[in-house]
Amino acid sequence: MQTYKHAKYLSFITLSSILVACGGGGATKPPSTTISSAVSSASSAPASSVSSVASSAASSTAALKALIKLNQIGYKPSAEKLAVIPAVAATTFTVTKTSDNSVVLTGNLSAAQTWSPADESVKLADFSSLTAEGEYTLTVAGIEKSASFKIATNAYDALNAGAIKAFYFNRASTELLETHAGIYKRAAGHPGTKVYIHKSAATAARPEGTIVSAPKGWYDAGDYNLYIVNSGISTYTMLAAYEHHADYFKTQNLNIPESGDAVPDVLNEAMWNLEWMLAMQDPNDGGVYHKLTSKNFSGMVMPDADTSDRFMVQKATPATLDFAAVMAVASRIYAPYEATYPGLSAKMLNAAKSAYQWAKANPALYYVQPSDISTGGYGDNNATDEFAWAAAELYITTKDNAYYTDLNPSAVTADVPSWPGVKSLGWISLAHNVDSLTGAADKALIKNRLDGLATTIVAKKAASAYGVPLVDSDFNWGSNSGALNQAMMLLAAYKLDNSKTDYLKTAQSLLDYVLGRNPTDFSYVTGFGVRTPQNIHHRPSEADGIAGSIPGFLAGGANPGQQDKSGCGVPYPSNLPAKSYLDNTCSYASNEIAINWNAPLVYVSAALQVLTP
Ligand code: 9MR
Ligand code: 9MR
Repeated sequence: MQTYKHAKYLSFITLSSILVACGGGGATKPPSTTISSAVSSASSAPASSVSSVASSAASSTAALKALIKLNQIGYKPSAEKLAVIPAVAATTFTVTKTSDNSVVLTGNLSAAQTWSPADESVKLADFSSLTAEGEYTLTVAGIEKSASFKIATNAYDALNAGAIKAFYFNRASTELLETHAGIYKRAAGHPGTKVYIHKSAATAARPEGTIVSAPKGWYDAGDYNLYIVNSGISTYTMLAAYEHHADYFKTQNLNIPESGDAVPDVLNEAMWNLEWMLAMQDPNDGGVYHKLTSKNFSGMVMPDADTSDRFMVQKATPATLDFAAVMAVASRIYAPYEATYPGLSAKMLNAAKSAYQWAKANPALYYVQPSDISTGGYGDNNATDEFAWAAAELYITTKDNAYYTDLNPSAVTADVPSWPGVKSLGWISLAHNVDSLTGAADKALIKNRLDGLATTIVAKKAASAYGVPLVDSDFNWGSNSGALNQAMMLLAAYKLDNSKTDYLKTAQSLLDYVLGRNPTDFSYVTGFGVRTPQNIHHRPSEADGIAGSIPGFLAGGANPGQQDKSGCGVPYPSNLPAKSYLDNTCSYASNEIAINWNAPLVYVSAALQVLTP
């Protein structure tokens, strides 16, 4: 079956031009070149996103063709700019202006090297010295020329807005109106006002079957359930993007229902989930339920068609600490918006403190999936990183040294964040707030943690034939979010010390990877790039009757685990780690979307837009 993006995406642009307004939004010429015969270009697109018409049926074939791979959106003028070239005989490359084919740069290709995750021998073209804004094509003798790409000062504005808007498209408990959602308007589903306490969560104050209300929140992913652990890292990452780069977001207009109020839109969007999270805390003891879910995954239906009963399932230590951390962050970030949210900042801090107390009293209560529940697990049997993160955020917000003592920083190392591994979220918060910490804080240690991690990531890039810090073991479920979480750590470290240009370049390489400098030749963000996922595992995208995928969502990406293959009628195009990606609705292990995957896209696109000089 062929699905075409074209009409769908253009309508999206028309209806929400506001979404790209801060990205320049000017109509652009279509690329003069297409990257495979299965691709043709749209006639008009936002400044930093070229829409595409791709045939999913042809995807697998094209994915295995030797093509020039580069960031399909483009670059800021002074960014490092690399393209991956199959190991052809040619030793030079040329960059031409797409409009008139005039040559603007020639350069030498690097020697060929093999990149293990794709088992490909490739050369690199470095065209960083090209800094003039414009639309270009890269050519190497003996191979099809590249997709057209841009150099633009507003390179990632539309991408960032689109990535946040995706959260709006995943809102539970609300109708999406045409004025905000365009052709993706839909009826409300999952009101969240009648949620049963599951027997795993029963207490004397709230026995099994008690009805509680917990509306709003974001659907976790392609499914309609809501999980605190994954909401924790996702909401934090959005709030951190704002906290680290507030000025960038203050002028952004996402055309969401709250647009135009006194609050930046990214904070309006995060509030949708924070209100739900607050309702996930048991007011009787401070503990937080692990998830709000139906018993089983629904069919591939629209939200309003899934009317199955909803349950609060088991309180657990990691969920409660993630909640504590996020509420501590939110308390300080929304404090300036007291007029819009009277009393909320204080309420959030109290919620954070009582959650933290509950966790100290219940330090090792881990989630165990009840036998009658089969939705996502998000089980995590180690809460030391969640304790560290919550202590760090409570310390930053309250300046109470007791939390710093709890953190015990010399025992906490740094790694790349993921939903079960959150200690480094504390490090980047501490780093950002370093100047306002009390004398108790070891400021050199905080900086060293970030530098140490950044140095290891930079070294991986230096050793990579693709020029990206990704090795075989980086390819697992949601690998694209792993890539972007590496970039987030690098950008937080770079923000502390902008003499470390390798941090910035390495972060750029990871965004490049996700946007097309990868062996599948996909830009993994729906609607943003020349060839983008058309068949994400996402119930609204599948059930809305509209061809293609709702825009702004990051697909999970290459995952050689292929945990879905027995249910997929079509095979993956390859078993190699970085090529193990299937643009088919069946592929929840490589082509689902998730809030914790989109959130670092929000962070990284904003931070690169702001920090690249
Ligand atoms: O749709 C579900 C997706 O959100 C989950 O990530 C995935 C793994 O837990 O499971 C999906 O649901 C599938 C289920 O596990 C097996 N039967 C088919 C379901 C829909 O594809
Ligand atoms: O992102 C999660 C991944 O790390 C796990 O390996 C996988 C299987 O447990 O589950 C992923 O999370 C899914 C969640 O369980 C249900 N909603 C969809 C999530 C993304 O696929």
